[in-house]
Formats: sequence, structure tokens, C-alpha cells
Amino acid sequence: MTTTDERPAGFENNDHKPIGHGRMLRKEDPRFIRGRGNYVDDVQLPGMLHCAILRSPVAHARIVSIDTSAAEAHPKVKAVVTGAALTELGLAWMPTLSGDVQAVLATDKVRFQGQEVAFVVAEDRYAARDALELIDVEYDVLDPVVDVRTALDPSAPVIRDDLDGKQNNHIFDWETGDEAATEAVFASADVVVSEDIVYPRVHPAPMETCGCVAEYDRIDSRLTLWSTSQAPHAHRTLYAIVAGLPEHKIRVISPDIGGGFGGKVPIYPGYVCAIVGSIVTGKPVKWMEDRSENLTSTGFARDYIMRGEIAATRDGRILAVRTNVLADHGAFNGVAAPVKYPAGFFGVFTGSYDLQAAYCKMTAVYTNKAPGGVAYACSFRITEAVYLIERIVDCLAYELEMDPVELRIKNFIQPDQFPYRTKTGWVYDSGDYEPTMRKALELAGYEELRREQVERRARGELMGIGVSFFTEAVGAGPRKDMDILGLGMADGCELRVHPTGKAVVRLSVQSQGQGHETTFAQIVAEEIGIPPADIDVVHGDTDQTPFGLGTYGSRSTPVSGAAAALVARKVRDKARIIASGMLEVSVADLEWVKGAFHVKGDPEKSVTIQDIAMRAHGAGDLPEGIEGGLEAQICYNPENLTYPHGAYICVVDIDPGTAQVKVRRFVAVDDCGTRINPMIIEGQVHRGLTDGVGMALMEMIAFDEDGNCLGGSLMDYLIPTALEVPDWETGFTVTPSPHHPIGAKGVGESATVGSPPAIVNAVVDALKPFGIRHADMPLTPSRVWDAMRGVPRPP
Ligand code: MCN
Ligand code: CUM
Repeated sequence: MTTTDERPAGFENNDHKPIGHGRMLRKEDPRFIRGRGNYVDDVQLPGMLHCAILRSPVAHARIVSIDTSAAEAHPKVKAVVTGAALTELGLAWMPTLSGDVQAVLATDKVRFQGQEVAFVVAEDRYAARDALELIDVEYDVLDPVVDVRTALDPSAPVIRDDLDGKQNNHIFDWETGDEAATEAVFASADVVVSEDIVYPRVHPAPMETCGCVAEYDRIDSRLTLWSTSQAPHAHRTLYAIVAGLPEHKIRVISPDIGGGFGGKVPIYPGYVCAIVGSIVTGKPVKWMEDRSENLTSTGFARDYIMRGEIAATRDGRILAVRTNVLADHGAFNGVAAPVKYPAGFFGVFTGSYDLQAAYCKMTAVYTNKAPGGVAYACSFRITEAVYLIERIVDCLAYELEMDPVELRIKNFIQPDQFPYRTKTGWVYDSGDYEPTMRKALELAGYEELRREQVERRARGELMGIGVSFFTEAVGAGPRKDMDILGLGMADGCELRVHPTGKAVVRLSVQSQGQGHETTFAQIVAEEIGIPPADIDVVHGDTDQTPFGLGTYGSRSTPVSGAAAALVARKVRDKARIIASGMLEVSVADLEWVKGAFHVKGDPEKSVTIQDIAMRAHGAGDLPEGIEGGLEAQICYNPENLTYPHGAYICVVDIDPGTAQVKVRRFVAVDDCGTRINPMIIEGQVHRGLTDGVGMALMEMIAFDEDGNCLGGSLMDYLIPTALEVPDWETGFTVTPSPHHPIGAKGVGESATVGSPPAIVNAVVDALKPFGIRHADMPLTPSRVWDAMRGVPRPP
């Protein structure tokens, strides 16, 4: 952390008002920008060996035989392990986060291209990779299920014949809302609009791929695992359960992480392979995926085929929405969502509108693809939900010939309706939507843009303006409703103030680039008056931090941030009692101002938090009943989720000759309640908007009819760079969360959730002269070109 003197212009000292001010520099950046980050692949241990995984070249096949003898004979190879060997250890299968099982190494069949079949442990990475080539697997290739629409055909091959009595590819049916009430509203509505809307399969593609270093100490049976994990505590418990290792002998360390975006929530087979490798060789074992392994076998997202329907009055009062979803979950149901929510928080598909009824029916199926539905800045499927509602509202605007902004404003939930219970049972904590929308309109110069569009259209130019408005539900638990494999979604936090008034706060969440070392110091600083520079934030090590469920669903600020504020208040309460002893007045006569307790009416008589810290540890008596030391620990169980919202406006130009879409402008106004660090929020929003450009225009993990993954490299799976995105124009409003101690809501996924519909709405708006009401992502030049020429949409 910079001292006041080193602070560049614009980065003012706000030590006594650390939240929401200025542009406080990130504590973690000095090490990152000097190349001193410590990522999993930087971990080097004496005698460390390297693990490489053999993966299936085909999507669906029975394994006839595996011959490992040549690989075992390789001079640098220390172990070759197959599914059969893991079966003997009882480790061939592991539970997924959604109660399914997943093969660590295939035993009977391979079920997707890229599935783990065997692994090699060797002296170096090259030898391990070379030895994979020496393993001979004979496959009896089976027909794959690739098109999700055929997965439930009676003739479809059964993928999960490992499951007792399983005769089809059905995973679950799920519904929410009131079917009959919704039907009644639809039956009597003036206008009903329906549209088939596909959210394609995409990948989070973080800069750092997944990996780990496992060190099993045979002497005291201790396992230390450095791993790319967004939830080290939950992972530790799962390893204990799966591998039968005692939990107190397991230490999971997640050091610096190069982006997670949800893809590092699950436990992947590679982690288990490295652990087994270390157990069998008695040496530390490193496993790091390459890019292609990451893209083809880990953490896919979305893959929802949705039919959206909306009912309204002729003058644009939205009455109800209804949707039917077919969800492609790949070969193992690896969805990471609270157990009671098999479709994540998709239930918020009613959006930001005051409706009379809503209903969703969903069917999830297996296909011969990598386990999908995992994540990617999704707030647990809210990306899909927001895309559905914001697209279908635009379809309605098209049919009613109404301005999409006017239609939205007309239907917003009103400020006096909060807390607002939606027709699918979610209780939105707070919101004030119209000012947020108006701010975005003002920043964009909406009226002027519409005038410009009329002129350009007259000249045959294709300009589009797209709007989206979203409400997210972030910050899971409460624990009574939300758990992952039985672990309740709450978070611990511990704060220790040292004698000299410096402090350390220990979190149960784990940053992957979100800047927790800075923002959590700010939260504690705000509550306890110690400058952020004097507060060290410890996270990502189960031996060093209290138990909690980790970072995803933008839950760190809503849950762990609340824990940090409350633990600081707990310490402050104790400090107050100690101060009353020091100043010889009653507790009630003390006032807390800027890091010190003052005697009311006599501001000269005061003690700072630093004075109190020394006293708490020092010689002499403390007030009756007060133990020495100045520290506290809590476990925070949120009473509700927090519901951030935002209004986004996108302007695109389409080249009529090449169908290339250019995002000319993008205005994003976000409301995440109390803002802790505006610079970090801005960074989060910029990143998410870039995600949106990728998904809307470029990204898709596609498969050919044999189930070969067509997106296995960054040459095929295009992700946006600075060249494809505009200069983001951001703004904000502040509607605090009423139940969060400092009023903060999450923001880490807002822009990823909110931006795709704005961009697609803009492209479709640009194509209005062609009579187009909907087109599916990714809106690549070829898709836009086909749309312009009336070619039917791809299946
Ligand atoms: N923040 C703030 N004021 C608020 C809300 C948040 O200053 N009112 C700050 C937070 O304190 C934190 C950051 O913004 O430093 C993000 O906070 P939050 O919204 O609580 O999200 P999490 O910290 O829980 O991060 C998870 C979220 C998710 S789920 C994905 S996916 C995603 C995202 O964060 N992955 C990311 N942003 C990412 N950013 C980076 N660099 N890398 C990832 O992998
Ligand atoms: Cu859904 S991706 Mo984030 O929750 O880690």
C-alpha cells in the first residue's frame, strides 16, 4: 500500500473515510505489476513431479482395453494410473457439486471428448506428456448425443448407463411460478409474443488455466494442496469426504489466481489425479492444464434453449411471462448452485417488472459434452434469465411498435413496492429503477441517438440502439435456504488488532482478481478507524482463515463484506469498554469519531483506537469482565440476497457489405448500493462489459455431429480484445441494501449479466429494416449476413 506521500494525483488520502471515496490504489498491485505474483504454477517444491492427463479423443465410446506398459517403461515416468487402479482405491468417481457423480478417470466408457482416461506422473512436464503418447487405449466408438433436442428421443443412446437403472438422458424437471394463473393471464391478454431464444455454450477462459500442486506427507498423513480454487474451505471438506482423509490434516491454499469467473468453483478430476499421484509416489505432484484442456474439459456455461412468451395489454402493460427451457448439462451434471436450486437463480427471469403472473418449466438433460452449466460470471444462471426477459421485452416492443425504453419504464417495479416479492418467490431487497434508467438515457443522449438513427436509416445505413435493464440476486445464502452439498452458505471473519494498532483480517472468501486485499481493508478501516494501509487481509489458505463458502455469485461483498463490517464493530464495542476505563467515564458518555472515542461534550478528552489497542494488550487492569487482547471472530449468515440493478445502452453500426458489427458506444449505469471502491467497481464493470461483447458477438463452444469440440483453442474460440470494445461510459446510482450492515450489494457479475441483451437488442434494432425481431448469439458476421438475407436461424 502506498503511503500518503507516494500517492499519485487523484488518489487522495481518505484514511478516515475509506469507503466510497476517490480512487484508492489496490494493495495487491505492486506485486502484480512487478511480476511478483505467486500463482499455483509458481509453486516449486523439492523433488516435485509432474502430472499429465490422457484425454478421450472421442465423445462417446466403450473402453475395451488400456495398455500402459510402454508408458511405464519410460525412464522418467514414476507412475501411470488408470480408472481401474482408481477403482481399487475407491476414487474412480467423485461427487459433483450438484449431487451427481463424475468419473475422475473413465472406467467403463468415455462420455465426452476430452474426458480424463489415465494420468502419468513423471520427472518433468515434457516426459509426462511424451508418456501419454505411449498409452494405448482401444475404444469401441458409440453414437454420441450432440444435439440437445434429440437427447430425450427414445432411440437416443443412454449416456449415463453407470447410474443404476438409468434408461434415458433425463436429469431433472424443474418448475417455478404458477402455471394455471399464468395460463389464465395469457388467455385473456390483448397481445402475446413468443420467441425461441438460445443462450449458447460459452467458456469463462480465464488467463490462468486450472491446476494444483499436491503434497502428501506420508509420515504424518498430511495433505497440502495449492490449487486454483474459488472456494478453498468447501474444497477441503469435499476432499475429506471423497478421499477419506481427515479434514484437520488437509490444507488447501489458493494463492494468487489469474481469474476464475466461476470456472474454478468445481473440483476437477485433475486435482484428484495430482493428489493420488502424490500419495502413490510420495513426492509433491504438479498438474497444470494447457489452454486446450481448459477450453475443452472445464467449466462451461449457459447452453439453455429457451422459449420465451410475454403477455401484455395493447398499450404496453406487461402482464405475465412464461418460459420453457431445455438445458444441456453435458455428460455429468456439474452445475455449481445451491442444492435446492438446480437451475441456479434462473427464477429471477421476471426481471425488473411488476407482473401479475409468471411460470417456468425446465428440463435438463445429459449430452456427450463436457460437464456444463458450471458458471461464467453468471450469478447462478441470472445471465440466462436476464437475457431471456430483456430480449422478449424487446420483441414485445417490436410488436407494439413502442420505444423499448418507454415500455420498460412503464412496467418497472416502483420504489414504494420494495421489498418486492416476485411471482416466482424472490424478495428484491431495494431498488429505484427509473432514475437509473434516466441517468443512462442522459449519458447516452438517447433522444439524439434516435434522431440520428432516423437519418442514417434514410441513407441505408444500419445503426442500432439497444437497451437492457437488469436486476440480479447476489450474495448467497441465507444458510437455511442455500447450501452446497450440505455446507450452509455463510462466511466467517476474524479480526485481530495488534498492540501497536495494526490489524489483520482473515476472510473465508478467495479473490481471483477482484481486489479483496484492498476492499476488505477499506470495510474494516471504515468501521474501526485504522487506516487501510495498516490492515492486512489474509485469504485463500484454510489453515489461516475461518471456514466459509468462498467467492462466486458475487457473494463476497454481500456476505463476507458484511462479516468484515460486523467483526470490526464487535472489536469496536470491546474497544469502547476499554476506552471507558481509560477515560474514566461510562460507556454511554463516549462518542466514536474518526478512529477515536471522545468524551461527549469534551472532545479534548479522547483515546484513539491505537491507544486502546496498546492498552488492551498492555500492563494494568482492564474494566471488569474484559479479557485482554483486541480481536473477534464471527460467522455471518445473510438474511437475504442483495439485488443490484443497472441500465445499459449500446449503440452499434453494422457494415451492410460485410455484416460486421461494431460496438460504437456502450453506456452502463450500475447500482450496487454503497460503493466501497469506485475504481475497483469500474474495473469490474469494464471487464463484464467486455465479456458481454464476447458472448454477444464472438464466443461459442460448438460441436460437430460426432461430438468433436470445435472451440479447443483461442484461434477458434474468439475472445474480445481492446480492439473490439469501445471506450466504456459508466455511471452509477446508489440504492443501499437495507439488510447489509454497510448497504453494499455485489457487482462482480453485473456487467456480464446485463450487457449481452443490450448488444443483441442493438444489433436486432439495426436490422429492423429487414423485418428482423430476433437473432441468436453469437452475432458473427456470417450470422448477421444470413439474418439480413432471410436465411433461417441455425438450430
Ligand atoms: N465492490 C465494491 N463495492 C460494492 C460491491 C463490490 O467496492 N458495492 C468490490 C468488492 O469489494 C470486490 C469487487 O468489487 O473487491 C467484487 O465484489 P463482489 O461483487 O462482491 O464479487 P466477489 O468479490 O464475490 O467476486 C466474484 C465475482 C464473480 S462471481 C465472478 S464470476 C467474477 C467477478 O467477481 N470473477 C472475476 N469478477 C472477477 N474479476 C476478476 N478480476 N477475476 C475474476 O475471476
Ligand atoms: Cu457464476 S460465475 Mo461467479 O459465480 O464465480
